[in-house]
Amino acid sequence: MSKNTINLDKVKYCASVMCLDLGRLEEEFRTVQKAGIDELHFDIMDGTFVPNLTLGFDFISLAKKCCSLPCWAHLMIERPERYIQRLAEIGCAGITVHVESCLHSHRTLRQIRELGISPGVAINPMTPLDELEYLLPEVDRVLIMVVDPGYAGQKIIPQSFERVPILSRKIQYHQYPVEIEIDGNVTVRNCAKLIRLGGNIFILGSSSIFFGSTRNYEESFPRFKKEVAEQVHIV
Ligand code: S6P
Ligand code: MG
Repeated sequence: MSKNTINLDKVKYCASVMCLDLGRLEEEFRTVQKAGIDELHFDIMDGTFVPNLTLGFDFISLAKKCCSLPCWAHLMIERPERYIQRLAEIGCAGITVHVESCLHSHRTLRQIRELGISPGVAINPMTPLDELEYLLPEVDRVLIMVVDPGYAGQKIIPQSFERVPILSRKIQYHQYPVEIEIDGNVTVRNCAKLIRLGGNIFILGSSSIFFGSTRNYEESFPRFKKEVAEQVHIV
């Protein structure tokens, strides 16, 4: 891909809420908005689909009171269809469900769309991309897990670098209006490389700015963006 074909205006950055300071979340929501983050990313886990428990409805409701950022729920749970209605009621802008946890994926994705919410589908690192074949016309984004889901602070699975361009080419070939979101270990270097390979939405967590000792997002986030923009042209 040549330098000229990369449009950084289309790149969006989302704050991983589980990586914020949960003891002062109201302030954290306001600060990440002021820092220029595009979206909030809520990891919702059930201890079954992934071996961890994290955020729930109340965290999203709190964010809706404190800031105007779009809230996306990343559901790492069995039978996600049980919670779609409730997530709609509390004002989620988008809901991402895993292809591995949906029994009837089309039904669930259409249920999300019919409620006026943007549907996304997530895929684990081990799942063949072919599993997305019949779902691409149904979604606004595909979330590629580049680590096994469940925890922050993991290292990228290197084969992910191969998966992103394959998916990107498929989307471009069919001209689907589908964005590619990357979740896990979004460092400056990984982010720059994955932008070049076709990713355009990135979840920022402990690998990037949120576990820095100062948590000064208004300073660290613009710096992160600037460093990514520089590296996009050199990696
Ligand atoms: C993990 C979850 C992610 C994490 C994010 C944290 O299963 O889906 O959204 O919050 O990956 O980022 P990092 O930089 O610690 O990997
Ligand atoms: Mg996530």
